[in-house]
Amino acid sequence: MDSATACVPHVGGGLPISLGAGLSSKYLKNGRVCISFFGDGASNQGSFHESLNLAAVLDLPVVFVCENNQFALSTPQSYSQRIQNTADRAPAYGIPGVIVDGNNVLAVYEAAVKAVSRARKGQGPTLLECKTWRYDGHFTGDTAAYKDAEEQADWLKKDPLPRYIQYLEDNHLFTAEHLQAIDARVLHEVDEAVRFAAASPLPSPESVGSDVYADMTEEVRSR
Ligand SMILES: Cc1ncc(C[n+]2csc(CCOP(=O)(O)OP(=O)(O)O)c2C)c(N)n1
Ligand SMILES: [Mg+2]
Repeated sequence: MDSATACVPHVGGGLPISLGAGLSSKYLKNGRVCISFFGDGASNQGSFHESLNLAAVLDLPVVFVCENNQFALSTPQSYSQRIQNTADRAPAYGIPGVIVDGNNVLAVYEAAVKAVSRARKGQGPTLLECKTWRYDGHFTGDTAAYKDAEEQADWLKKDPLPRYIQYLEDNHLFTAEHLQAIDARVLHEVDEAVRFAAASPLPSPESVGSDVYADMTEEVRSR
């Protein structure tokens, strides 16, 4: 099944757009489910509430995934919400609100599979809250002095990548050599991508509008 990714720079801006994708899947009956990612900060935007409500009313195949890293820029979630769990907002829209350890790869996978299969059966959206932590600052140069050093140290012990690697090794699903080979392959792929980008010519100024309003302008032109 093909997939598409949209990244929206307006905090909370992606949520209403995901409803369009969900509505199209429902209308076309193509079995596709839209996964809508956003942060704890975005869940305070009006667009979050409108989107969950309409998706619920229309039983849209959308999974709303709140990556709760506990900060919106420098604002802690505890400062911007009177509730501890963003998922607690789900019952207000009559949909399931599921909380999962966002640093546990398998727990996230299992919760996501349930939410996707529910959506695919026409039973509507789920709000999945993945509890996690932002390890770095929000931007280059952000020293993140507003973070508690002890909390940071505790969360570092729960880093999802080493945790999952440990799981794979403990269960003899992968050997250290397998993992090293994957690392080497990925590094090579990234190096190749950087080399390709650096060697490619710059785009022409005339192409600035390409793939931005292309469909719309074509349609308008043909009128
Ligand atoms: C509508 C809007 N308001 C403000 C900003 C500036 N801004 C960029 S990221 C950010 C914080 C977002 O926090 P959260 O939703 O928790 O996402 P995170 O970056 O933690 O994943 C803000 C306020 C923006 N991009 N869009
Ligand atoms: Mg956040």
